[in-house]
Amino acid sequence: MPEISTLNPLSPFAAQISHLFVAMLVVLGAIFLLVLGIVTYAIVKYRDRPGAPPPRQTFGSRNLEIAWTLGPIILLAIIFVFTVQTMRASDPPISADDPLQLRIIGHQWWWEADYLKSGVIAANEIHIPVGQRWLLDLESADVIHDFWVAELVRKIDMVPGHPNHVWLEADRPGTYFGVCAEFCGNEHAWMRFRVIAQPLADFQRWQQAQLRVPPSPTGGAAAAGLKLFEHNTCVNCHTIAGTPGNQQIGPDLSHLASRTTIAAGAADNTPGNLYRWLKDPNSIKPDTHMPNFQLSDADAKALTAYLETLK
Ligand code: HEC
Ligand SMILES: [Cu+2]
Repeated sequence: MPEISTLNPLSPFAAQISHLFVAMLVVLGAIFLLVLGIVTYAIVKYRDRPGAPPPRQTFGSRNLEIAWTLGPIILLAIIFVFTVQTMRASDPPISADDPLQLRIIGHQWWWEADYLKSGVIAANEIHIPVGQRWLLDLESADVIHDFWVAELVRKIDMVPGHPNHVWLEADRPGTYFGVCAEFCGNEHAWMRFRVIAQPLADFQRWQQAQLRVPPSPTGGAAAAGLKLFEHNTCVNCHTIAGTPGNQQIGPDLSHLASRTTIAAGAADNTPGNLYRWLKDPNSIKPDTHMPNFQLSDADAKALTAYLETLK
């Protein structure tokens, strides 16, 4: 599992949250050490010694009581002001003419990414141009999920019937790991995704490639695989551009081979894993909503060969 850390923020929004966290950690850590120091001092200084009289007793101290009431109130007020500032800066208000760029839909247990400008539909890997501030629409197809990329965006719930919005931006090109942060069923832990931030030209090249209709194989195992895809119930749940399949119950497979993982990060996207997945999805992701078709070895091989052509 790759490192996911809120202490390594790589977007203006995540940076705000991270800075507030570190500042509070330092201040509260200092208070903790101060209290620990005073307690230790008292324990040592007033410990029981043979023959020593009991220490002088003190009853009440108006000044001390005022200090330890006012001190925390003032400190909490300061933290409150900084928190409100951070909330605004990490999640800036959205105006009516900010364009929505991406709709992310949480499914049990994978992520759909609809590019609203270009019409690209991707799954589990979200490509964005680096340095651009994108407004996301977050929705759910079933239960409550939560979109979280520690280095880039705060956690935000995806609530069925109630679209939420959040800004997504990455300062630097790279791959950032995201997870579902709201328990959403048995495979919640295998509901992962990647945000891939690319220079604009690379992003546009990716987008063009995703828009291309994959060529249908004309012979060999891959052609047999295409037939199996079309004539099995695969088409009732999956989309492959240029075939009768146009459903989003499962991930869009039009460019499956261009992705690095399958089943929302549960396995690397290799021909071996794809074959295993088709033979028995539960062996990779128990309880997944992808059914086991009891495919023969030959059929699973043909389907794998076909899916591998979907670059
Ligand atoms: C009842 C709906 C349904 C049917 C029918 C179905 N699938 Fe799926 N499929 C899914 C779901 C849901 C997922 C996502 C599973 C997950 O990540 O938890 C999935 C995932 C996949 C994946 C992995 C995609 C990725 O990007 O992670 C492949 C490949 C796949 N299905 C191929 C097929 C093939 C081939 C068939 C026909 C033999 C088929 N599916 C039939 C629902 C279905
Ligand atoms: Cu979830």
